[in-house]
Amino acid sequence: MKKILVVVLFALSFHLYADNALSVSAAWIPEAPPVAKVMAGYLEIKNNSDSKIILKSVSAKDFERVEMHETVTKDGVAKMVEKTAIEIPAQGSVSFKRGGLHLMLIGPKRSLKRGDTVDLTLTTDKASSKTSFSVKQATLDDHSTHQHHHHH
Ligand SMILES: [Cu+2]
Repeated sequence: MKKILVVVLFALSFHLYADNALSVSAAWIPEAPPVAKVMAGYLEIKNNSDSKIILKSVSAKDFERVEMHETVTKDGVAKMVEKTAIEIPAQGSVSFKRGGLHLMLIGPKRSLKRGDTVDLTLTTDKASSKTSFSVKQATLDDHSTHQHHHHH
């Protein structure tokens, strides 16, 4: 009985920690044509704790795979580099936005239209937490940037 209680308390504190340490805002996915094999995801992550947090991976049941990418421009050519760890400094924040860090949502398993909500799980070196992303109309800019860089 005591053992069970300890496990429950541990799970509870783990969950609370996740909720307090990170706050996510502006989490959205630009709407893509139904045939799109890949979509982008943008968000802002704030670290409210006094120690750095490393974002290790992102997953979603609505996609086959989620990667963390950064668009870097070298010799005038923009290309995407996959990241396996993103540091969110203590009391700092990191933005995933067009032209910089972004989530690459690969292989949508259902069609996603504006107004839809998608749950993504962010896993850090400390905890795991679910975040809701809303699908919104892409601006012309988002669309062309996206098409231009992806040849999946
Ligand atoms: Cu990408």
